Amino acid sequence: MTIIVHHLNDSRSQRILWLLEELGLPYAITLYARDAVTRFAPPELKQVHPLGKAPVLEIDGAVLQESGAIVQHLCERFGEDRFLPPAGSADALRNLQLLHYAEGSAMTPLLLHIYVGLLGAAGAPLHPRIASEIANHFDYLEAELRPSGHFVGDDWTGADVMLSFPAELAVQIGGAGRWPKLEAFVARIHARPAWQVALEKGGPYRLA
Ligand SMILES: N[C@@H](CCC(=O)N[C@@H](CS)C(=O)NCC(=O)O)C(=O)O
Repeated sequence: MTIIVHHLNDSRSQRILWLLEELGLPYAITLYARDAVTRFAPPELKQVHPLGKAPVLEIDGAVLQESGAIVQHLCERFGEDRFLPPAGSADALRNLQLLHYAEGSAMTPLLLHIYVGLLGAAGAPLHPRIASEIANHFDYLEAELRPSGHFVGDDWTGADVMLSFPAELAVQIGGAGRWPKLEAFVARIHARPAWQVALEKGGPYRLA
C-alpha cells in the first residue's frame, strides 16, 4: 500500500497527518508552501487535483480530495476498532453527522470572519451576523463535547479528527475562556505524541 499526502503548510491537512500517525500507517508527504502574500497554495497542487486545495490523499494510485472523505475512508479502511464506532450503533450515526458537520457547517462562519475581516471598515456591517453564527455553532459544539472530552462516546473518532481544525480556529478567534471545553479538547490533541510527530513532519502550523 502506498499513501501520499499532498500537504500545505498552515492548513487543514495537518489533521490528516495526525490521523495517519494515530493509525500507525506508513505514508509520504509532498509539501507545498503557501504564497507569503496571497496565502494561496502554489499552482503545482493543481497538477494533483484540479481544485489546487489541500489536503489531497493519493492511496494506491487513487486520488482523494476533501478532508471529510479522506478521514472517513482512512477510518473505515484502517481504523479497525479505533476511530469508528460500531456499525449500526447510535454513536456511528453521531460520528457520521459530526464528521461532515466540521467542513459542511462549522467552518463557514470562521471563514467569513477571516475573509470579511480583510475588508476592514467596509466589512463592518456583516460582523454582527458572522459573530452570532460563530456563537451559534461553537456554543453548540461546546455543549456536544461528552464528559469524556470526545465528541462521540469515550474515545477518539473521525469526528474528533475533523472537528480539531474548526475547534483550533474557534479557540484562536474566540480567545481564552470563551469555550473552555473546546479549549481543553484542543490542548489534549496537541499533547498527543502522534500529533507532535505530525506537527514536526508537516512544517509551520499557526494553530499549534
Ligand atoms: N473543504 C475542503 C477545503 C479545502 C481547502 O480550502 N483547503 C485550503 C487549506 S486550509 C487550501 O488549500 N487553501 C489554499 C488555496 O485556496 O489556494 C477540505 O476540507 O478538504
